[in-house]
Amino acid sequence: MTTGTKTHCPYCGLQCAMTVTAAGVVGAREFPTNRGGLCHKGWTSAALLRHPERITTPLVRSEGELRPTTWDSALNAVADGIRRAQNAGGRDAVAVFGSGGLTNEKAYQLGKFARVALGTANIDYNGRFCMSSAAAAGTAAFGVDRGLPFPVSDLTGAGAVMLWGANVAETMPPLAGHFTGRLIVADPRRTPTAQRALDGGGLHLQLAPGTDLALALGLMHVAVLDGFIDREYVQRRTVGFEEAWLSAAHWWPERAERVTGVPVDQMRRAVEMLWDARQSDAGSYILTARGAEQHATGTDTVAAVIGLALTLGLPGRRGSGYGCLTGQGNGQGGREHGLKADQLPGYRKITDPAAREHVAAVWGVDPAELPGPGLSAYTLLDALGRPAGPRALLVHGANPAVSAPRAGHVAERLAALDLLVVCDFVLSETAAMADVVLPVLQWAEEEGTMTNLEGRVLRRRRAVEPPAGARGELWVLAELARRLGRTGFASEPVEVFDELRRASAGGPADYAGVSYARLDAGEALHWPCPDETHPGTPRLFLDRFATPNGRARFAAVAHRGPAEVPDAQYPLTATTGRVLTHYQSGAQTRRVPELAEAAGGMFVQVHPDIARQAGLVDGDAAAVVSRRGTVRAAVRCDDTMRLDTVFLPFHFPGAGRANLITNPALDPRSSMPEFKACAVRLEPT
Ligand SMILES: Nc1nc2c(c(=O)[nH]1)N[C@H]1C(S)=C(S)[C@@H](COP(=O)(O)OP(=O)(O)OC[C@H]3O[C@@H](n4cnc5c(=O)[nH]c(N)nc54)[C@H](O)[C@@H]3O)O[C@H]1N2
Ligand SMILES: Nc1nc2c(c(=O)[nH]1)N[C@H]1C(S)=C(S)[C@@H](COP(=O)(O)OP(=O)(O)OC[C@H]3O[C@@H](n4cnc5c(=O)[nH]c(N)nc54)[C@H](O)[C@@H]3O)O[C@H]1N2
Ligand code: SF4
Ligand SMILES: [Mo]
Repeated sequence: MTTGTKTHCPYCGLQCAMTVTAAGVVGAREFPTNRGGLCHKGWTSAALLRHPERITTPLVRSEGELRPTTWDSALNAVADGIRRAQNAGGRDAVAVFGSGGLTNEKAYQLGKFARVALGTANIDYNGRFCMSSAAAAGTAAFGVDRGLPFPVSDLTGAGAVMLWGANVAETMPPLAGHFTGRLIVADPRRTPTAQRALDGGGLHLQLAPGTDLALALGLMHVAVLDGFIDREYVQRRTVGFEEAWLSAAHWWPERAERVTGVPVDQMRRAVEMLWDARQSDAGSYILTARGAEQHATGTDTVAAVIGLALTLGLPGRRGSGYGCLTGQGNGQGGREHGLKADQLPGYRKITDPAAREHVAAVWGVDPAELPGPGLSAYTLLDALGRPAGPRALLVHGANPAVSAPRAGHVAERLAALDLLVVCDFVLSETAAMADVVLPVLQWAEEEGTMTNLEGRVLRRRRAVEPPAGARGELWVLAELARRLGRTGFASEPVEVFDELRRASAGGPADYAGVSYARLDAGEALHWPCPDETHPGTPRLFLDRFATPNGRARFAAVAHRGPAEVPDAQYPLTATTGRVLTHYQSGAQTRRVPELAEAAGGMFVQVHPDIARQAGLVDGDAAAVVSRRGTVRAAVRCDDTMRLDTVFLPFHFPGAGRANLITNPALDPRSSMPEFKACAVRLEPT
């Protein structure tokens, strides 16, 4: 028998089901997504609940030092600082930076707080750095953005799965267990996921970073010319094939091989595997993640991958499909409730008069009072403390001093603020720079909901008593709103959720029919769920896509390659990503001794020949230098690496921050920075 409270892991978007006892002991729990499994991070997640570095007292900077104080004086200091910034620079002088790690209730309330209590246009969030390119491409192609438009269990035992820039063996291990058919992995590195593909008779397409668009067009070319195209589906369920083909037609496989490094023969076999599995009952899926998406061409790249999927006739078919693997715990919900600069709850557009009217009515304000679209994440961070930019910033659930691109510059912008307020439960690198730090509750101490990578709404439950001193984030927002002269901010999660339901009603991400009561009764509810009798929508698009005419749209896109190309001074391409035992900026997992030990320190993964050319051997201390900065890392030689590529994890602080070198070139449609490719050189230190 399981003991403890049923809840879900605090970390990634798979949201594995677990139990937590009152003493903080984690157990795994049977659930369709994780099937009783947890990864190393999940098993150790309770270690932060009663951690010596946990902050439980508000901190306010005085004489250069963060010093403990009372909630009242900390909140007053924040309210005073906000008013000063507003007096000096107007409403938009106060900005908010949110997170895909926040519960639905917090995400919704933070969006409302920004627009109503602060009246600022400037709110965005770390999800901009995560799945924004896939969201933009998915919305354009299908009319709505839900990462997986089908439940994870549909993937179980599929005949072929193509993982495009996704290292699930390290980033979502229990998900990887669903893939028992052929795997096709597009990744510049021989990751554990790529190795698993090879071991199972699948393929590793070891492309050069940032050449995914060319590969996708090349694969579409092969599909069309080798007859692996579902013409009936393309004609009946899509529009725009002819225009898309005009670009793919130029990408004959030999040309794609020259650009990507993927042999023609592997391209043919990949397409054939996907087609054969689709034709049989086994089913065929294409999934993208950050490797394909975190580029200045991310949106077009995903559009090209979707074009391939549409050519093969996968989306909107039972047992086959396309999806994006959402990353953060509430990466899905976080992108629906108004944390984005251009968005209102229910995945509505802030520029749409009908959306403004609906949401303003729920909020009890005049639609004219609602601000318009604000600055997107990197642009916002870059504007901090500049003459016309924000002077005050509130951060909820992110650590941009480590995780934002060109982090050295971002840290300078943060330092230029008049007021930096960080809500967190540990002193992250960003919190350490703050003027005020507000200690909030952690996952196992609070109630709420999260929406997992398949659009299913899950209950997060209080399992342990919170430490005295820490407060819920909803309470913090309500208290700040009150000090700013605004009422109408509930602090009970269920009340906020019920308001969220009304605000989302009728929008693309409709939660109106989801309730705590239904979730607590064990119902599996995927949005949209428009009323209390509606069973939810585990599978979207089976009859029609969410576009006005019901058809999916091909996009005509051209390959451009990374914004920064290697040259004599910076001859290598650096890409970045994750390791199994750390999470994101590492603020949480670096404090869990077991995980920190397993991961070791900052490293650069490089082919031994390339290391040798730089005068380095395995274990040496190296400097990885780009036009924006230098990161210190231990050399980790790996003879499966491409000769033109090095890899760095972004989980480490200080001089080991991978983002000291990354390029903030932005995708023109999603504003996603190019985390996955920049030109560097390697040097001994
Ligand atoms: N252990 C762990 N798990 C996590 C997280 C974590 O921090 N740690 N974070 C969660 C979050 S928020 C996210 S977004 C997901 C991310 O999950 P993933 O997308 O799987 O993670 P990444 O390591 O960022 O990138 C995946 C792969 O992309 C490859 N790659 C790099 N450049 C390119 C390229 O140009 N093209 C292609 N095709 N591939 C490329 C990298 O080599 C890497 O192996 O993970 C979630 N799960
Ligand atoms: N070079 C490079 N950089 C990247 C990426 C990459 O692949 N390469 N990936 C990008 C991606 S996909 C992502 S998602 C971002 C993530 O990067 P960040 O936005 O920095 O995410 P985290 O490290 O998860 O930061 C979360 C912080 O919030 C705190 N926290 C957790 N839960 C809560 C909560 O409920 N409330 C509050 N107030 N605080 C909370 C944690 O303690 C931690 O300090 O990084 C991006 N940066
Ligand atoms: S895979 Fe993700 S949700 Fe599952 S235990 Fe690991 S970090 Fe937690
Ligand atoms: Mo992410």
